[in-house]
Amino acid sequence: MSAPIVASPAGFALPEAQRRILRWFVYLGFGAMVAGVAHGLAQALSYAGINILPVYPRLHSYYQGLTVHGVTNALVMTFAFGNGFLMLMTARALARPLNQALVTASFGVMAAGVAMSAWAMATNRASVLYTAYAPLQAHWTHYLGLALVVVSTWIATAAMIAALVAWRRENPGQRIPLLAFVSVTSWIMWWLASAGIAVSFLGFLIPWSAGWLPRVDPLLNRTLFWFTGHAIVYAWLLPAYVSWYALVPRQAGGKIISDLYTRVVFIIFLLVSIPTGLHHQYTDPGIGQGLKAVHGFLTFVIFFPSLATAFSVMAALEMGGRARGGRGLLGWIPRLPWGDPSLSAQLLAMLTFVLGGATGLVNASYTMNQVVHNTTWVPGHFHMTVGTAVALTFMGIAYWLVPYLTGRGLWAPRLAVAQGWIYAVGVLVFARGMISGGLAGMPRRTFMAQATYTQPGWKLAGAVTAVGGSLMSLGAVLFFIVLVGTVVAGKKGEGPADIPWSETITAPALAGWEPRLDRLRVWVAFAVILILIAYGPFFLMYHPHLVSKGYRFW
Ligand code: HAS
Ligand code: CU
Repeated sequence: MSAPIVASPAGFALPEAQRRILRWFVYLGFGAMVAGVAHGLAQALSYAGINILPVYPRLHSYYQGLTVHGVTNALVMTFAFGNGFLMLMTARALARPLNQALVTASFGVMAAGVAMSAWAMATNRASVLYTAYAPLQAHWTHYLGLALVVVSTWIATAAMIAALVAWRRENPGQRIPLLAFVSVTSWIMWWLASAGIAVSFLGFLIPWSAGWLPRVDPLLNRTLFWFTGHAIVYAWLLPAYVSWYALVPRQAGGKIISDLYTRVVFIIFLLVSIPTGLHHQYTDPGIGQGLKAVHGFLTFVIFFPSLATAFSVMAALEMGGRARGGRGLLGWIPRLPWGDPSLSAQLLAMLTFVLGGATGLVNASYTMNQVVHNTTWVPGHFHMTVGTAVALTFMGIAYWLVPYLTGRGLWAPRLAVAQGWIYAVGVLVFARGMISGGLAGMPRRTFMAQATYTQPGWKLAGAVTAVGGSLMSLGAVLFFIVLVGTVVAGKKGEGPADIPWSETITAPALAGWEPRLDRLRVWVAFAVILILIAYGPFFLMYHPHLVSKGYRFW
C-alpha cells in the first residue's frame, strides 16, 4: 500500500506574493555565495604559493577575504536557502500558505542583516572570521547584522509553527504530514541551538563593540559560540536531508522506505545536536576533561542518525534503480537517472558526504583530534560536509526549485549535469590536498603564499588543494551561469507544476505509540534536559572573567 506524504488537495498553488518572497530567499542565498566563491579561489591558490589577493578590489588582507568567504557561504547562503526551502516545504505539505506578514518580515530582517554585515566586512571593519572569536573585535554592525540573520530564522520558524498549529486544529487525530514534520523539526532544532550565539552577541559582543561594555570573557564567548556552532552544522545539513529523504526518492523513481524511521532520525537530531559543542574545544583550557568526554561521547551518538540516513536513502535509491531495470549487487546504480541534473548533483553530494562523515569521526575522537585540530584537515572535512553535502545538494534542489518558483524551464540542463560533476570532483581533489596537508601539520587559517616556514609534504598537498579549489570554482561559476540563464532565458511555462514529493512504502500509523512521536513539545523538553546535563556544569560553575578589551590586527 502506498500513501502520499503530502496529504493535500491536488492543485494547491502557493499565492504569487509568497512565491515571490521565497524566490528572493533563494536569490539572496546564492547571491551571497557568488561573493563567497570569488574569495574561495584566492584561498585555495594561496596554498600553492600563488597570491592573487591584489586582484581583488579594496581587499586589505587574507583574513578579510577569509571572513567574507566563511560568512557568506556558511552563514548567509545556508540560512537564506534553508529559510526559503523549509517554508515552502511546510506550506506545500500542509497545503496552506504561511502567514504572509511573517514570511515578508523574515526576508526583510535577513536582507537588512546581510546588508549590515556585508558593509562591515567590505569596509574592512570585521575581519574576525566566521567564528567571530573574542577578543578580535568587529564593528558592531557586523554582530548586529549576523544577529538579524538569526532573528530571521526565528521568524521563519514561527511562521512554520503557526501553520502547523492551525493545521492540527483543523485535522484532529491526523498524523503531521512527514514533509512538514521533518521541515519544522529541523528549524525547531536550530531555534534551540541559536540560544548560545544569541546570548553571546546580544549580551556581550554587541555591547562590547558599541563601547558600552569595556571588556569581555573570551572563553565564555567561545563556549557560547560552540554551543550553537556544532548544531549549526546540522541546521545546514537538515534541509539537505529533507530533500534526500522526502524528495530524492521520487526523483530516483523510488519511495520513502519508512515514515517511522525518518521521523525518528529527525527527532534524534533535535535531541542530540546541541550537547556536543565541546568537541570543538577539546584543546581549550578552562573546561573540565569530564565534560569534554561527555560531549565526545554524545558526538558519537549524533553520528548515528546520519549513518541511518545513509542506509535508508540508499535503500530508496536502490528501489528506484531496480525499478528501472538494474540487476545484481550494484547494477542499480548506473540505472539511476543520472541525466537529471537535480538528482545527479545530490547523488554526488551524498557520495562525498561518506568521506565527510568518516573524517568527522577522526575529529570527534578526543586523542586523534589533537593531531588534526587547527590544521588544514579541518577545512578538508568541512568542504566535504557543508561545502558539498549541503552546498551541492542546494544547487541540485535549485535545478527544480528555481524553475518551480519562476515558472521557467531549466536552462542548459546538460551543462547543469556537467556542473555537478566538476564541482564534486573538484571538492574531492581539494579535500585530498587539505587532508594530507593537515596530517603533515599544515595550519589552517594561515596565508601560506607568504609563509616563511614549510614542512615536507606541504608543497604537494598545497598544489593539490589549489587544483581542486580551481575546479570547485569552475563548477560554482557554471552553476551561477545555469541559474541566471534559467531566470532570464528559461522557457516560460515550462517550470514544474509541483514539488517532487515522494510517497512512502507504508502510511504512518494512526494508532498505538507512534502518533506520540508527533508531540514536538515533549522532544523539545527532552532536548533541554540533555543540554542542561551537558552544559549545565560549565555554565553553573564558571565565573565570568570580563578581562579582555577588543583587538584589531588588520
Ligand atoms: Fe564536522 C569541525 C565532527 C558532520 C561542518 N565540522 C567542523 C567544522 C565545520 C564542520 C564547518 O568532533 C569546522 C568548524 C571550525 O571552523 O572550526 N562533524 C563531526 C561529526 C560529524 C560531522 C562526528 N561537520 C559535519 C557536518 C557539517 C560539518 C554535517 C556541515 C554541514 N566536525 C566534527 C568535529 C569538529 C568538526 C569534532 C572539530 C574539529 C576541530 O578540531 O576543529 C557527523 O555528523 C558526520 C556523520 C556523517 C555520516 C555520513 C553519512 C553519509 C550519508 C550519505 C549516504 C550516501 C549515499 C550514497 C546514500 C555518518 C548520509 C548513495 C549514492 C549512490 C550513487 C549509490
Ligand atoms: Cu562539530
